[in-house]
Amino acid sequence: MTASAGLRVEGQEREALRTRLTALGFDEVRFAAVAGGVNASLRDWLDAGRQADMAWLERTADKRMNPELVLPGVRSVILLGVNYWPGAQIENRVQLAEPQPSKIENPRWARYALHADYHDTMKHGLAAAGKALEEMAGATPTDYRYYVDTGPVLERGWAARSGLGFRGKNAMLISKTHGNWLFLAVILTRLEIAPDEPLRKKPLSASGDEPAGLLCGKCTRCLDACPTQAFPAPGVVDARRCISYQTIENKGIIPRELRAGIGVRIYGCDVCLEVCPWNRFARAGRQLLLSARPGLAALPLFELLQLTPTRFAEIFKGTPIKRLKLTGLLRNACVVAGNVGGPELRPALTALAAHDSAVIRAHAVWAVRRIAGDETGEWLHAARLGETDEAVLAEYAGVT
Ligand code: B12
Ligand code: SF4
Ligand code: SF4
Repeated sequence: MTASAGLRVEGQEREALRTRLTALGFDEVRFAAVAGGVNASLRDWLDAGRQADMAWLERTADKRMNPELVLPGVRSVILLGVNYWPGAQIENRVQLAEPQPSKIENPRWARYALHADYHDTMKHGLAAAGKALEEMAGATPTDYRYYVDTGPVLERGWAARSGLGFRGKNAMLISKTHGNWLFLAVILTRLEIAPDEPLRKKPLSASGDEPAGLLCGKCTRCLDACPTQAFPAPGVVDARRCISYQTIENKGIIPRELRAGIGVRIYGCDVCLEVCPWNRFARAGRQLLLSARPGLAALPLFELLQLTPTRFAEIFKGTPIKRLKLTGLLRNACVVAGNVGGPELRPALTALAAHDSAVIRAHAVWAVRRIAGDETGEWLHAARLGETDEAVLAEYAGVT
């Protein structure tokens, strides 16, 4: 145990801490108590295979359900939210409402990706927040651990318990003041910080926490709008069917039956966020811990299909998209091409049908079949002659 264990931060001291963390760039600062345990539904989700091939979620499941395994002696969780809504004016310039495929010029990117990587930019704020805990509450560096996204912490569940927002039927943590457009980060700490109240208006679920959809009422817009029917139940996403998973986390072949639903979404998906009426309260974020890169949304499909490794590295340096790597991006661009492209893409797609990567070849062949139909053989004659990979040959044959 350390010197700070047992210290209670409450009253004015707690509010002063909140003010300091807000000044660092966090748009929401809330506190939750670890006492009371953690809901176990992560296990059900994993048992149903809804994590797809994100084996790291399974490996870290015990830690995710028990913060004591992450930081022994932990008493409180500090929840931090950063609003990444750019404001209506920029938003209209960047991407308009659901596009009509025939009028598509550019593929669509998840809004969060149109920034320098938030994992990197928010880390600076988190480091400063840790220092604030030391200076203001007597914590030592070993009394806290902070994470943004990649830590073994159920961020949305803790955020709901702290009253930062509620878990919507779309599984998102929705804030009453920022809508769906919040990045989350957490600090686990041994300090005992007086907790904030959750937005509790209904009886608690059997597990002891608020049910998903607490402030959704009868609305089901997100469930109805999901292009690939990825919600087996309100508040539950099956990653295997989610476009965000398929276009970002899946490194292999995207199941053929999901490709049409991907539409023009080249990286991630915001459909179940966009349709949510709670977004009407969102105001533009302060962007103190973010660095917007809206120019990425202006990249035309034909240019993306012809990206070289050098150009990819230049354009996507410092963004979350770099982790997808060129292979993943070209694969996704082929899917978009198959959905909305035309004969003008023939040179780019025939070149990709002869690419070194079988994953890219498979999706390029699919795209050509969708665009060229009966003329596929003519477009891909040379590539087909050299093909030996079974998965790619299955695309030529249209076999599932
Ligand atoms: C794995 C992951 C994904 C996967 C799986 C998504 C999913 N729904 O689980 C994929 C790749 C599909 C994905 C997609 C997206 N993601 Co994601 N993802 C994560 C990650 C790393 C883990 C989520 C997880 O554990 N999932 C398992 C499910 C079962 O857990 P859960 O959704 O949290 O819900 C359970 C718990 O909350 C628990 N619970 C309920 N009450 C309570 C109470 C307490 C106290 C506790 C502890 C737990 C608990 O029960 C719930 C149901 O089982 C988190 C970061 C993190 N460390 O939490 C980001 C995170 C959830 N993703 C985020 C974002 C932005 C997205 C996308 C919008 C990206 C995009 N535009 O493409 C989409 C949205 C898809 C959607 N509707 O959920 C943000 C969400 C921010 C917010 N405001 O909610 C997070 C928090 C990252 C961040 N730090 O900002 N994501
Ligand atoms: S992110 Fe897109 S695909 Fe995934 S659940 Fe939401 S609407 Fe469906
Ligand atoms: S769209 Fe409707 S149902 Fe879905 S999270 Fe928002 S309020 Fe809830």
